[in-house]
Amino acid sequence: MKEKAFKERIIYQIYPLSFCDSNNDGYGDINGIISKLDYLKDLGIGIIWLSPIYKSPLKDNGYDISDYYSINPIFGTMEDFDNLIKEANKRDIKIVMDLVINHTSNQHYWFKEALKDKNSKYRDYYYFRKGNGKKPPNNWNGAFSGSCWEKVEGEENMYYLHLFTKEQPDLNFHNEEVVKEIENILKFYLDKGVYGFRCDVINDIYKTSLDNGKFRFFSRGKEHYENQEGCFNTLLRFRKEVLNNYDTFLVGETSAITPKMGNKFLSSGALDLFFEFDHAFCMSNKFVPIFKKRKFKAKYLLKPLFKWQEVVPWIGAYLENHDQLRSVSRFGNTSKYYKESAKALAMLLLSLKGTIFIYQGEEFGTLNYQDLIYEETNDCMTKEVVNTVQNILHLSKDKAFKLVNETVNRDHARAPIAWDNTINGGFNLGHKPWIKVNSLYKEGINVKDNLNDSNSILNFYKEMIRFRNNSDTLKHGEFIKVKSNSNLAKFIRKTNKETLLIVINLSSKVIKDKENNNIKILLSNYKDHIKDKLRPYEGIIYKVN
Ligand code: TEU
Repeated sequence: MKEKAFKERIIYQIYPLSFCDSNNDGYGDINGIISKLDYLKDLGIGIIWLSPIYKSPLKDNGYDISDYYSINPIFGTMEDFDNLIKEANKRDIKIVMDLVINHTSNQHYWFKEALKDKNSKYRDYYYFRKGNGKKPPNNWNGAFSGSCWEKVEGEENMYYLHLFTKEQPDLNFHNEEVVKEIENILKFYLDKGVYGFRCDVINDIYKTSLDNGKFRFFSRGKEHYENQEGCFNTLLRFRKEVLNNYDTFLVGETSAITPKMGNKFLSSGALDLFFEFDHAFCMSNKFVPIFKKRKFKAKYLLKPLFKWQEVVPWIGAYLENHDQLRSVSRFGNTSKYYKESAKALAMLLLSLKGTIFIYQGEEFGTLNYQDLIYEETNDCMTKEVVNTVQNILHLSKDKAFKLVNETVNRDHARAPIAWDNTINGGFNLGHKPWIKVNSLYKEGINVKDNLNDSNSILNFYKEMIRFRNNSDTLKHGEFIKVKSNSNLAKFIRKTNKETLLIVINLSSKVIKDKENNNIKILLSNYKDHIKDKLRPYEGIIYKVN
């Protein structure tokens, strides 16, 4: 039986602002994406997920939508978008959109009407509430720190709810009309030929109550909106009213998900797959992510990653996205074993169970910025968190920024993609990009130099992707963890036809690992092999007879 496309194909995430700027205005655009479709085809990916391209004032780079039915002019027009779907289809590539429905932009027509007229029907599209004496309606604070409530100008003691920035007011999913609006948006894009949706902060959309939350530094109040019954029901409603009529799928961005809830999302049919974040936050303090930047050890990453591989039948597997630091900078080696470690991470990612997500730039080992300063930062979250840290710890702006920049600054993932070693890394023809270029493009960290080097990270990605695309075992086999040295990722992928053993050294030490005589090497990131030993960041896929 042929599985659904999202279970067969690798998904590549594009952050459109930074992908390719075809008209040299400093912002990536749809025509830029079209110009790189052959590159993506050649890479071996079968689905593109586009971070938001809708009309937006870009306070949170598009995760603040002001019109779901139009394309932000900096990216192009609706015609360009239709053309993208057409051109992608020609190459058998499917397009997935980002669905941001927890909140809209404060520039959305609905919110503007709600502000303008207390009696407008749009008032109840959001959460407007009276303050509690001189205080906001409750004690919730947002994902980016600070209160979740903003005072409404010109109204006595009135506030509105926003889990993210104050420019992102939360929608009210108790309101039937809001649910219908979203169903119409889904239909609109599915009818255009969009294949599926990545659903932003989807397990937060339904606020069961607005009672005070338990004490927490971030996301106080979340017990009232995370993974609520109403969220499942809303998604099942979308399924029944719209999604069941199409060949489509939903992947949920589900922060703070538990195995029990993850399984419930899958078994109820509310989501087809989801992202967990335990491994993404494996290096940070649970309560205050900017603290305790511990030195990386393989087990920090592998423990949560493998736990999730074991407890759910399917998952969205990733090491990077537009909200995370670059994976080689976090989990790999940025000096002597740079290439080896990037390839080791590639092997790890592409051998996992579930749908694999590759984030733009990951495929050629893009690293974090080395020299970003506060004044050059764009990320709204970083700015809010720096502000909070300054206030609480009485640090200077630069000191606070240093802490935040090394742990959570999302800009590291958002630098323009380096296509070659010409000006601005070939992102465009020389116009100053919306965000600083990562200067490492001059040192070979760009697509063209990678393509020209048979031993490059990019060429290893291609090999590994090809291997996975042709391997039913990697795509559909069981995942079984193998006990081993804590610096090794050692696991089996298995169907009733074939067993593969994957062993990857995620350290710069040489590690002894006794091999069985019954195994044959299928793929490796080193050219040769030393029996019973794994060199720094050496990874091997064996076939077990
Ligand atoms: O991210 C949600 C989310 O959980 C983030 O706040 C995350 O904790 C943070 O980025 C730290 O890495 C989604 C989008 O992916 C993000 O870009 C948006 O800013 C956010 O929702 C609001 O829409």
